[in-house]
Amino acid sequence: MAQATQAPVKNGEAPAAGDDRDPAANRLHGFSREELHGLLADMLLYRRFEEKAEEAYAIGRIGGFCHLHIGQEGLAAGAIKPLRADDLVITAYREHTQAIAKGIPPRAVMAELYGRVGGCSGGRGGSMHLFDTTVGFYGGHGIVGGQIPLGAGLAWAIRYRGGDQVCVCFMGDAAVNQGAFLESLNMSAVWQLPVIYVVENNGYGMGTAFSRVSVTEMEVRSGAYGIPAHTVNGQDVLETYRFFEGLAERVRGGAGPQFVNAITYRFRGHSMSDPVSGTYRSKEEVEAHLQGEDPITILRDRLMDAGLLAQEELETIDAAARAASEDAADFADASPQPDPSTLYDHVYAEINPHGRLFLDGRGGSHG
Ligand SMILES: Cc1ncc(C[n+]2csc(CCOP(=O)(O)OP(=O)(O)O)c2C)c(N)n1
Ligand SMILES: [Mg+2]
Repeated sequence: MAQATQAPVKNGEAPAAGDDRDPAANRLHGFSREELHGLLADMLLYRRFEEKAEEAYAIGRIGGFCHLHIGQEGLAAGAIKPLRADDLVITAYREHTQAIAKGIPPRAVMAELYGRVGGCSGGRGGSMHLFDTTVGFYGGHGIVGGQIPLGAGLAWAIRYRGGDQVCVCFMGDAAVNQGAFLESLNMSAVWQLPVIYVVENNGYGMGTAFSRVSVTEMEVRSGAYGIPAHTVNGQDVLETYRFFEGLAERVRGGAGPQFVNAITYRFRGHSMSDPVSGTYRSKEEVEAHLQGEDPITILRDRLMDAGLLAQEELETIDAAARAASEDAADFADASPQPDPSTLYDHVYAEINPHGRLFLDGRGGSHG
């Protein structure tokens, strides 16, 4: 796929990707019809998967915390799909769709939400701790900002081993007020690490608007460390994809750490325990975003306007997304609960028959 030629643009100032249509060549914004359908299929899978998780939670199949990504799918597809298979992704707890985008099968993600053996973390992590290093997905972290120093560490490891991968480290807007963010950005800049810090800026940390906890705009947060800042409209998957495609290549080529303010919006409550709008945002605000800022609707309409998507094709793509989500839930349902006798597996390196740690693998006194 061609590299991005456009410089990143401020949210709201981007030319509509539809301006770049080329019906004769069956292309839009440089994407082929097949690629466009692929992005639509990805986002529809993420949406249907999350709706299925929502349903499963409501009937008690999923317990614990559960944060849906509904409304933010443009970022899962747009920021992760342009990456190489061996690039690394680390993120916070709103990560089901990001895990799927990086290559964890929907079955393994759903089974993890159900806490079953077939889950990607063996049923021990749940919604907030999806993990599979074989596809370069390093979690799934529940401590706000906890993944940021780990992301810097992953990028450091890439450099240390002489690789040319990049690490994409996602976080929510609330995470930029954590001390770990500041320390990590500083060290990343000093060492010029191959890391892209991406703020999924949905405007709120739980029920607190970003404007209430910051007197400065998001874009200036990396300036003190000399890290270039970019703003991208995360609801426009084509713009987002092209932007990340170009940025990842620049970082791979030695451009050093980058900071991306990705504008998005969450269409559900903070977690499954919260009402959709709550008292911190009005129903009208949510409705306006649902109507005008749905990344799936935006792409669908753009493709239909450009003559690159027929109604029957849309229905076929959506039916496949629903079927994959159903299949994931069926798989999760059929997968067994972890055996209680394995409770301490993977917690420490080794445990002796008395439940004591072998810190060095041999036992003995460690004071
Ligand atoms: C260190 C820490 N403090 C507080 C919490 C409780 N908490 C969970 S999510 C959250 C808000 C995070 O918002 P944001 O980073 O914007 O992510 P979003 O939920 O919008 O995706 C808070 C305060 C936590 N998990 N970790
Ligand atoms: Mg937020």
